[in-house]
Amino acid sequence: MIRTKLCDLLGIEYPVLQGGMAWVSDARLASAVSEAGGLGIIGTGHAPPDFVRDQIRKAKEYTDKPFGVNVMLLSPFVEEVMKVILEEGVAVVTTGAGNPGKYVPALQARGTKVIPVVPSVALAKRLERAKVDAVIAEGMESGGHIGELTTMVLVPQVVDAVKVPVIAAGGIGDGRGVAAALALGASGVQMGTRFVCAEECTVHARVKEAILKAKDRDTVVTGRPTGHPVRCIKNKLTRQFEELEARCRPVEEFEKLGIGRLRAAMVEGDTEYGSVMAGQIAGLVSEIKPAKLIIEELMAGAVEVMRRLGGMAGEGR
Ligand code: TUI
Repeated sequence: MIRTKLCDLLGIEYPVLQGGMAWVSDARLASAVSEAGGLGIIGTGHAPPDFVRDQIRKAKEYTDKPFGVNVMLLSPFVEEVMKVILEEGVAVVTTGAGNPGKYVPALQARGTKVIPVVPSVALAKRLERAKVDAVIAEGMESGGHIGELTTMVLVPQVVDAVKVPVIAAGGIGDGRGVAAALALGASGVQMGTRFVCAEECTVHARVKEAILKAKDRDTVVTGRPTGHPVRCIKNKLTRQFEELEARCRPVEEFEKLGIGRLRAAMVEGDTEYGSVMAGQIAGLVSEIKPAKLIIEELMAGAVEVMRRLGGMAGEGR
């Protein structure tokens, strides 16, 4: 059993968040993770406000436990989505791809904990001043939109820079990763890719297969010239993006090529020309399991590693 201050802050049993993933983590997956004692998070991406309201209401039907909603701050609907969240009331809001500072007071006044993803120490400090409840330090091992630093270097630097709890994300998929994150000073972990292969995840089966099949070097980062680099499993689409990059094509061509590609992969199962966002840890994911079993094995694995490491320290070598 591993409890941290994050468990008390969020009212959860295990310090494990399921990353909010657009077109992937719906009310089904989020509620399954929350029922299993972690914090499930509904991914909203560019979804319109009515979709978000519907998902929040479904999750409330499926579980009485706390769950979260991830708001992608580049969404054209961000203001309306925040309004829906304030109307419906959710336990936690995580944010990605920007600075959520201006939304913090209203969300907290409604009883919602605000936990932004930060790709740097500077943003972590700025958001601590804006009174966020915790931060997610996400390394570039992650899938989807990423920053520049790895989890290994980002987490300890953020831990040293802020007093709020730090959640480590990026490259974590089993108990060893959890123990490593705690060793770096994190109070918990967030995992996305591992939960895509949860039984309850409603993503297209071909996406789960692509992750199960992926090896260590099977993801690639594209879209750097747009200012929004994205990590995906290599396929025909990522090669088209690489060609645009090699030919120094303008940003508009990248944007045009990307339109609708995430939905095409995650919903329609187009793993050739769709955007199969996944982290580098995909190479470690080898089985589809219920969320509850993923979390139980994760925590048991972490406890075992921590015992082994504790024993090494005791030997006095
Ligand atoms: O947000 C993510 N991952 C995502 S979002 C997504 S959908 C998408 N749609 C269009 C363009 C790009 C992506 C797929 N995956 N992770 C959290 C994350 N946030 N990673 C990096 C950041 C980030 C980057 C810059 C957070 C804050 C930030 O701040 C800039 C500033 O305003 O200082």
